[in-house]
Amino acid sequence: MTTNKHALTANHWGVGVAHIENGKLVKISPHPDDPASSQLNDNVASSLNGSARVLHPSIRRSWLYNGPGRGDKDRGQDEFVRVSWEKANKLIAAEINRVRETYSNESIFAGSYGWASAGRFHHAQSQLKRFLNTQGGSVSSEGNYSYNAALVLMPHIMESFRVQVSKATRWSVIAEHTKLLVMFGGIAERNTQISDGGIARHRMASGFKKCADAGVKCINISPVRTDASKTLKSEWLPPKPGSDTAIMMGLAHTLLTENLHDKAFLEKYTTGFEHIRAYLLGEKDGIAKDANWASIQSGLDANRIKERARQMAASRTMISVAAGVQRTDYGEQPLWMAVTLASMLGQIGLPGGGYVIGYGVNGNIGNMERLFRWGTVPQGQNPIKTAVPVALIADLSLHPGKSYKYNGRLHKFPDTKLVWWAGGNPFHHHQDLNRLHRAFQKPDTIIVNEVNWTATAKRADIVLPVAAAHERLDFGGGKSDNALVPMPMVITPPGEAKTEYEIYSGIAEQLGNQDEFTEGRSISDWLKHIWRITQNNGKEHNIDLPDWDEFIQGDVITVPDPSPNQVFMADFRDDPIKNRLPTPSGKIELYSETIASFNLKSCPGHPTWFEPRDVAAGRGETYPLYLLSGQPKTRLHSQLDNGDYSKSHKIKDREPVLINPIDAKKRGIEHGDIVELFNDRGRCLAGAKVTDEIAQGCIFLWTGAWLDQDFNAPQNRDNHGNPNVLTHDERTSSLSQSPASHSALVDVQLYTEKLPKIRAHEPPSFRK
Ligand SMILES: Nc1nc2c(c(=O)[nH]1)N[C@H]1C(S)=C(S)[C@@H](COP(=O)(O)OP(=O)(O)OC[C@H]3O[C@@H](n4cnc5c(=O)[nH]c(N)nc54)[C@H](O)[C@@H]3O)O[C@H]1N2
Ligand SMILES: Nc1nc2c(c(=O)[nH]1)N[C@H]1C(S)=C(S)[C@@H](COP(=O)(O)OP(=O)(O)OC[C@H]3O[C@@H](n4cnc5c(=O)[nH]c(N)nc54)[C@H](O)[C@@H]3O)O[C@H]1N2
Ligand SMILES: [Mo]
Repeated sequence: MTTNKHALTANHWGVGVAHIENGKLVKISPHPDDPASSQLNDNVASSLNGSARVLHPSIRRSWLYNGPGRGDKDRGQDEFVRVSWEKANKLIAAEINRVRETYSNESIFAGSYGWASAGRFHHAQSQLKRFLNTQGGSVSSEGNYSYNAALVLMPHIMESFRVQVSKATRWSVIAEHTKLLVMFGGIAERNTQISDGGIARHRMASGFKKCADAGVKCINISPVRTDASKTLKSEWLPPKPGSDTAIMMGLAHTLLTENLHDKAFLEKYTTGFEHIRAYLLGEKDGIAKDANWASIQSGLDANRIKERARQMAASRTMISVAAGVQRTDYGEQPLWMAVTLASMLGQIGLPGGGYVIGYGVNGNIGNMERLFRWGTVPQGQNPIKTAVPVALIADLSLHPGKSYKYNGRLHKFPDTKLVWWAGGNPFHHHQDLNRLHRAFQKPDTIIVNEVNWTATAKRADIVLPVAAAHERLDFGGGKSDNALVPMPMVITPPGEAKTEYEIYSGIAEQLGNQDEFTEGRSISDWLKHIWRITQNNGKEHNIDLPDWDEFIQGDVITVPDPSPNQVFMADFRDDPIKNRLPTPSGKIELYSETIASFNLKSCPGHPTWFEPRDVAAGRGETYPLYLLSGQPKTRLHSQLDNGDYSKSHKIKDREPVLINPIDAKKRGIEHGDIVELFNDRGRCLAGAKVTDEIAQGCIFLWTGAWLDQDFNAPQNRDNHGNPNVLTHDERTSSLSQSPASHSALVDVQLYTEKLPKIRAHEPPSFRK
């Protein structure tokens, strides 16, 4: 094997060394400085050399022959035709002109949510936005699928959620000071393999080990036992999904009625406690939110709830809430109630006390922060100011002109004619995919830039082949990491694949304003430019970075950790006047006048309990199992699902679904069987993994198996195991319009018919 000494590459899951044999990537091995590296590296070569790779510009047959909006077969069921780059560029330029002249740039949607890949320059969404901003702009998207409820809620009651995450109490502090760690939704170690933009060293396992060695007591309140690392030896309390707010209220009620709440803290640092106090005591609705009530809502034992409340008040307690807990109906409420409970305990700002939301969202939270900002590609100005919350994409196409509420204001959907997606896979990430499939039939034109033939690419009119991370010159720098990674171009892209930058340069040339997009710079000119910005930012922190030519030939550069002993909200606790919060009162708002003034049934002025929608609607009679669908251990979302590591965990080629032995036995299901999951919205096949790591009454199907719809089967059954054919598209509330993928009821049955072949990992059919 010949290994290029400098063949470093960066992915969201870590720095790798690319091994090239006869001009082909054969594997990515971990960087020697990262002993706890991620196994996701094992998906790269097998996927990117696989048959799903997009190799040529391709156009949907009926779009090509009939014209935009005149397809005679549904998107997703049509054939493709291979075309030259020249033809693709001409057709795209003509379509941009047609749409902006006939309608306006408001009819171009380039929200394009998604994780794309690592690399500061070739960031897919930045390049797409920069390009469209030189063409009159486009409608963008706002927020994310990860923790959108927190993004919208938190500025009203605390401060920006992104700022909160960057200030998370460090794991070394927890190990030293925390006595009790209460984890709602656990802190899944499998999720800490990744970090947005890259992670040079994986530190979470050693953080957990320090806690275990120090004797920190841990409680995992989650339907899945393995949501807490084995190392922590946690007590496992599996609740009914979506009942966290009720559990927190039961704990809070105990504190209140046993006089264990910190009145001085509440007085000095918060406003509105009297409202939540009255609510907990049931003064208005006659329902005391006590431990017995919480027990009915959650299925947890009432005495345990009371005991844990006392224990929390008696020791240094850290409350952790996984981001996934808010990806539920009314997902704002567990967040607000966690802040309330932590305020009642009065430990916010103390080392190892208080709360943190989002540990486990990536491997850097609580472990690392960057000292200064890395350079980015400037996106220019978007003349179009319309932005749609990410999780409203189906509604955007289905209901042009319709009004919707968002963060206290009324907005209107524009009339979308052209959709452009680069670096995301909505037919993985969005909920109720049968509904999204209908929405995707509406626009005149859908363009998708992709590395692989995903379900989204298969539903596009124009598909453009994109170079992968190691096939382009770049550098990596994670958004919360302390490392800069040279990313030399290790091999040339296969087929006719190009970088996003080259793609838009070619289209801009057709449109007659290439210089506006390129500013006359080559890729290497741009990288030197962005690196210079990075160097200058470093200088302000006394960091001398080498020049580009030296850096790109060298090894990873790490810069010092800016805050190794960080304690969340310590500055606010020290001086709440000088460090007042950016809320109207400057304090933590347990009641928000602003939110109350929005008059929303689904999100009143203080934390409020709501049953999950399917449960409240009585669907549990027909569909008795709660479906959970978190992030997969074996890949990043849907990326590289056809890679070796991802495939190695499938059962008879399908995604595994975790089922409790009691639920399995009731249905005659055994480990390794193929089962069918179903509800009113859709159905899919999956491979049964019978295990007591999942609570009875719940099943867990990992996200990200490439959608494989059989249009001849009932409800267009997905044959591969994608949970989003079962999830609903109703969102958390009209405050934040966030995705609520964890709230869905289903049933499951043994599948006994002949197993259909998986086609998701193959390209679509092409017209010869
Ligand atoms: N049911 C359920 N659904 C969920 C979730 C859940 O918990 N449950 N989680 C949600 C969350 S938190 C998230 S963040 C989303 C993730 O949703 P996405 O971010 O959309 O998922 P990815 O699979 O990462 O999609 C990225 C796509 O970009 C492509 N790509 C990579 N590099 C490039 C590039 O340089 N250029 C271009 N053009 N394409 C590139 C990849 O091939 C891949 O198809 O999913 C959400 N969906
Ligand atoms: N390997 C890998 N790592 C990843 C990703 C990936 O795709 N692959 N994706 C990354 C991304 S984009 C994100 S946003 C983060 C997400 O990070 P998290 O949000 O922390 O992860 P999730 O897996 O969505 O949810 C965590 C757990 O919450 C539990 N849960 C779900 N609903 C409820 C509930 O109602 N109550 C309680 N108590 N628990 C509940 C589920 O059992 C689930 O395992 O992970 C990141 N890390
Ligand atoms: Mo996410």
